[in-house]
Amino acid sequence: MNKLSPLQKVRYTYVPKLPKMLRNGILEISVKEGEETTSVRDQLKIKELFPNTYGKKEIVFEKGNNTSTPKKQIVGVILSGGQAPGGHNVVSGLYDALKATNKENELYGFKNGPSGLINDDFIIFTDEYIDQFRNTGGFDIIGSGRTKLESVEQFALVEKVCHKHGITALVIIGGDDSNTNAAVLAEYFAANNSNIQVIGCPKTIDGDLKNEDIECSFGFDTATKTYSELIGNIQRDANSAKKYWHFIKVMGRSASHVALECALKCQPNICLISEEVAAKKMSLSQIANYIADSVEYRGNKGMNFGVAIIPEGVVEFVPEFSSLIHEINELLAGSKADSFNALANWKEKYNFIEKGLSKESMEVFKILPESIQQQLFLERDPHGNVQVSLIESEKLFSSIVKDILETRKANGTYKGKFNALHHFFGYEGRCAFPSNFDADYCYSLGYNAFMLIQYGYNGYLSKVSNLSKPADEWIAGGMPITKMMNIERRHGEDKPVIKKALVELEGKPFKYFEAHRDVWSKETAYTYPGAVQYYGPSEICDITTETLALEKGE
Ligand code: FBP
Repeated sequence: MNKLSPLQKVRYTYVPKLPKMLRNGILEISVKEGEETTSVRDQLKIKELFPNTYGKKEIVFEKGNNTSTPKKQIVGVILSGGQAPGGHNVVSGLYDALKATNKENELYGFKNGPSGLINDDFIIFTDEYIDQFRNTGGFDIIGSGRTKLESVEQFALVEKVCHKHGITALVIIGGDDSNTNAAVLAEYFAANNSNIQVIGCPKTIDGDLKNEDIECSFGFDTATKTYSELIGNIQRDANSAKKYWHFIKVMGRSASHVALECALKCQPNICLISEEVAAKKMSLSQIANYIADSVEYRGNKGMNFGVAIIPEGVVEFVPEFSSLIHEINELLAGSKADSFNALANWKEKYNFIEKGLSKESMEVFKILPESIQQQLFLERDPHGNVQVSLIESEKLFSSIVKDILETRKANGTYKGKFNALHHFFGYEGRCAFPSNFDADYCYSLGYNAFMLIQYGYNGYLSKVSNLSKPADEWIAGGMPITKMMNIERRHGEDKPVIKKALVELEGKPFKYFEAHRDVWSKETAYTYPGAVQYYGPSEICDITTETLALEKGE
């Protein structure tokens, strides 16, 4: 085993808190069924696609006689998609509930995500193995992967692997796509009378797996606390040196929940929210002018420093930029890419581009820094499409802001100095030691997932709610995944999916931000959240996000 850090040793001894209703010992957990459910939209279509798993009842666990049928359970678990702090605790909660119910029960961990299930690549967990991972970050307990489990051929392979080992249930720990696929797999098993149950657990640091049933996905709390600590440190540095503007891109492939939560915690001068950019149809130069206004105001008062948070996915929400990307993809589709690649130098390539793009897209292209122009044409995915996620949007905006400020300087309106530094916070937060909140929440999700298995549920999501209250008051239960589904157009086809939750511009967290950001953009109103705390007053260490507190009106 690797050398242990002092914190790691201490975190091993941390005992995650379960909701009160799960604390009474396995024999005293009873189930209470609620109303039958319907999907959030497109009810007829979803019902037709999920004839065996649609319309099931929401359930809640409570203190009472455990009436589940005793049977030996062999459970398989996979971690799917990007890492999120707390994944190890979901596995350890699942393992502890399974062993507490019957020492003969077994937990198989399929390695490196869904592909482990298809390739029959697994480990069987033991106390010694699990104990090395309790309350630690990362997904290295079994690894993760992004293979999608969605075809009937894959389902048949998974069924074969499960039957080979006598697996009675699978737990899929993943985001919206993985849980959508969990529901489809559950339906497949039910339709085939496979006697295998599927339970999902809501994971992603992006915070976009969220709806009236899922108050937040796990990992969001720790990741945003980690980024906010770093942003707070940078703000303090900026306020000390007083000579740099820091452009900080934060992860979140699509939605801006991470950026918004960091802004609520840190009060930076600027935070872009992609959903607002799309709703207001903002152009690149409108956004850059908005940032430049803050730089100018502060610079003219002698404050030549500031902090701007840029959500990772923002450029995809700028309508004119999306059109540009679309045109570039068309321009280089198929064999046209070969003609482009054969051109001798960037000058020739630029002429080719100028001839091929519409006037409007060329205007947008022209304002991009050359490094980004080249990136759009040279770094493409295996299908030949622009890799928007690789675009260094923090550099893109600081470069346009610089040009605007030069013009304003020439006009005499701007008198300050502008020096920009760039950062990207993403991987730094995905495997951090889980906060107390995530350690407790994840352990509860895993423990609860086993209770759902034990009571025979299939196609359910492990649901723990009332999360803005102390763990004592959390409510544990399960919700049919089909309840969260609607039909969306994906790759030219109508598909049943769990709706991705974007930042709600009418929601309380955004409204709070909107009401304060003008002051933050002018003044130095920074807050410094500091390190993720474990040992200290519970009102500091155990509370969750600003987003959830505002949503709950607290
Ligand atoms: P999930 O949606 O799978 O949880 O992953 C989210 C995320 O962390 C995004 O924030 C980020 O854009 C992406 O993964 C990075 O993916 P990769 O790990 O493949 O580089």
